Amino acid sequence: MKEKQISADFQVRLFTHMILIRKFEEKIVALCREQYQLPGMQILANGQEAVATGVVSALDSEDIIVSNHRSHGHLLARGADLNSLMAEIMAKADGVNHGKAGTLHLSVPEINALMTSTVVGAGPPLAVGAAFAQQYQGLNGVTVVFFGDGAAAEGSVHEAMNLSGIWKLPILFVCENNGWAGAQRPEEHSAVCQIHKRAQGYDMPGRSVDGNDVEAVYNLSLALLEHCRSGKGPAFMETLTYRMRGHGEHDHQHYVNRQELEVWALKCPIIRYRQALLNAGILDKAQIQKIEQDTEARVAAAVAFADAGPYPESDTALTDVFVQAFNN
Ligand SMILES: Cc1ncc(C[n+]2csc(CCOP(=O)(O)OP(=O)(O)O)c2C)c(N)n1
Ligand SMILES: [Mg+2]
Repeated sequence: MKEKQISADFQVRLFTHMILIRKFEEKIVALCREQYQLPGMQILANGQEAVATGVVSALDSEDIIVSNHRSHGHLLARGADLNSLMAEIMAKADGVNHGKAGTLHLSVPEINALMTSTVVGAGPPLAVGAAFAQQYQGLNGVTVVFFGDGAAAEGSVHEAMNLSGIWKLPILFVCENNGWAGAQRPEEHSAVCQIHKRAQGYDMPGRSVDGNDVEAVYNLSLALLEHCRSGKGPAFMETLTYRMRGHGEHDHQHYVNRQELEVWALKCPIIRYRQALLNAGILDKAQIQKIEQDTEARVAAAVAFADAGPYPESDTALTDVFVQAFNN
């Protein structure tokens, strides 16, 4: 649960969430190298753990998240069940979507994770719909939509920002500017590289933050969510971070400058926070090691669970595909 003043316990939770995301995805990297373990493309957020953790830790339970192709961190921070998330990534029947979504089109309603989509720019218009429902039904919730710097150049994102500005919808737009859209730099796809500046054009506050500083992300999220919750309409947060791996696990980053990678490796959100917690005496090295080992054990258990489960039967191919939304 969120806290206005960050306590030591809360700091340990933020750290533990980031470790979980990192270890979960490191396991996916390992599984990618074992034939037949993972179908499809694996798109990971190594280096971006502070964004998912900082934003999601500032949410209330009724808030909704909408995510993109780089979604595991958002879902894990929100409390997705490790076993069924891993099973879904392995396309197993015990997965959150019974093996029909895979890693790229997940939906986890029990944690209010409406959907993730690999269609770049698809999330924001759907978030407009979710936030419109929240407003129309007089609910307190806010919809948070995560998307990348590349997606920010899509027309659908501009339209979503415009409509939510007109209707004063409770949406927090979270642009994870990780320096890359596939193999393109922001300068190649964006006329204005400080993406948060676009917020002004849609009558909403726009701020940027060090996306590798989990507490800074958390504090700015709290402030902007408060704005959205109070009926003043949407807000926009640009988190400045870096994509440490290739676009997906198939991409060996031959186009990336090695020195740039080294510079960003030193800014790793986990290394930085680990050092801050050690310096403040909140955790010692043995406690950190225990968190890491416990997390590795949880991830290993999730892999074992997923591995043991069956693939979906072919006669279930058309079940759970459409939702019966109305009774008439
Ligand atoms: C509409 C659409 N166009 C192109 C693609 C191919 N594609 C997948 S991810 C991606 C880059 C997205 O970059 P960004 O929004 O910055 O997110 P990041 O991958 O950096 O997290 C592209 C071009 C797609 N999936 N959907
Ligand atoms: Mg990007």
